[in-house]
Amino acid sequence: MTDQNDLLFERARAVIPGGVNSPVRAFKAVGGTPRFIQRAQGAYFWDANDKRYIDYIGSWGPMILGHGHPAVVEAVQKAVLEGFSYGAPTEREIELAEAILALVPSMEMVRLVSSGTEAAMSALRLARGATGRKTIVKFEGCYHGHADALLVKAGSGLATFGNPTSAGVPPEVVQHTLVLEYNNLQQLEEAFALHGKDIACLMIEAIAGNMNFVRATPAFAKRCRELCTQHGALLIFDEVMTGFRVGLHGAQGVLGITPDLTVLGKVIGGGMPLAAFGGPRAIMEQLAPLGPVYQAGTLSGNPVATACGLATLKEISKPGFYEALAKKTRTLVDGLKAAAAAEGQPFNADSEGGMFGFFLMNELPQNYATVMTTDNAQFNALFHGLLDRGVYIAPALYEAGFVSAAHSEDDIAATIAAARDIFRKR
Ligand code: KE4
Repeated sequence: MTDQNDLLFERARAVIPGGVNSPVRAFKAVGGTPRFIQRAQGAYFWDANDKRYIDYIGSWGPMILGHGHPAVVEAVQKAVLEGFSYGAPTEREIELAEAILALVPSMEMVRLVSSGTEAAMSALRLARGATGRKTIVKFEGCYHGHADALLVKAGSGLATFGNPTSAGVPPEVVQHTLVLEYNNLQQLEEAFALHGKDIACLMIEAIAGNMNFVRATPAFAKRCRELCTQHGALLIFDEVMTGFRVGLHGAQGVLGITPDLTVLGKVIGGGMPLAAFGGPRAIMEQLAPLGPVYQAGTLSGNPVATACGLATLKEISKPGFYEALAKKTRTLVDGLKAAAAAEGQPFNADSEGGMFGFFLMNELPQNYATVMTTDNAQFNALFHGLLDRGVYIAPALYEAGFVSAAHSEDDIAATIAAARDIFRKR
């Protein structure tokens, strides 16, 4: 039978670079043909061959309720009948801003934008504008979208300025970006000792979902907070992935750390293009049209996206939502660990709320370099083995996984059974 995914991939590659609109979707890291999804419902989506998969991508985080939640569909259907976009302020943007501020106490004001990249890039510019400083600190393995200043890899040696990870990013654009090793207290101390007075901000994924699933140790996260305070730098938590995903109050709630600025995305849009950044009034009022830091967007606060986001936040704010989600995710992780142990497969995993990660090694990596020692071939065999069995996990070993409220106990059990079958036959 002709594989419709193959046909679509060939057609796509003729008109879209790599056949995809975001690189990770191309299956380059794992090989094979990307599945072209034609519809989704609950915990599942169906590819062009009408094959069903249990979906652990959830659009890389947004679909925390599962696909097609009736209350969200109804809110979006109602909103589109009132208009798609006005380019003028709406009450619904105020409602969403108020809902976000009620759930993120570190924020006094918030600006809505259309993507996590835009939110992180804008937060960075705001931090530099508010402090009058140029230097920024980020960590290897953390991804904050594709703004030029953030596309950097660690320089050689300790606490040195980064080198571009992408063509088209001139070295001078990243000359003020310091890239440190995640969870490396010595490098952190050194960076602030050497550059503290020039550091505008430190941006971190406090639970890093872009190197699969790596937690900042409490000591490391606390020291980031202390050093930023001591040197007058802004601590920025990039919670595009963790916000409303690891818990109702994000990674900052889990860690009990108050950042100066928070970047949000994914869940707050419920699958529609919506992201945000926010913090104390004194900093946020540096933004245009009030202050000197420019930031703008045609579709910022889009009325359909805000309807989707509001309906999503309403559902996840219901009592017991995260307890049930976290329990389900932990059942998955514990089941996978038990299956691997039973088949002698080196394996470890961790989860927080509805986000999880696993590693084909017995340790839980503390940094990017360790994550990348994973045996690629082993991961790719697991990925394709699961895909063949109707289980769709992230097509890259450095990506996290996501469970939704729609995943059933049977879905979790079927996933564990599929993994065990693969471990047994490896
Ligand atoms: P977007 O511009 O893709 O909406 O957000 C960028 C971003 C910023 N910060 C964090 C912590 C993120 O995880 C992301 C985007 N995450 C990736 C998944 N690793 C999106 C998937 C993709 O690039 O297609």
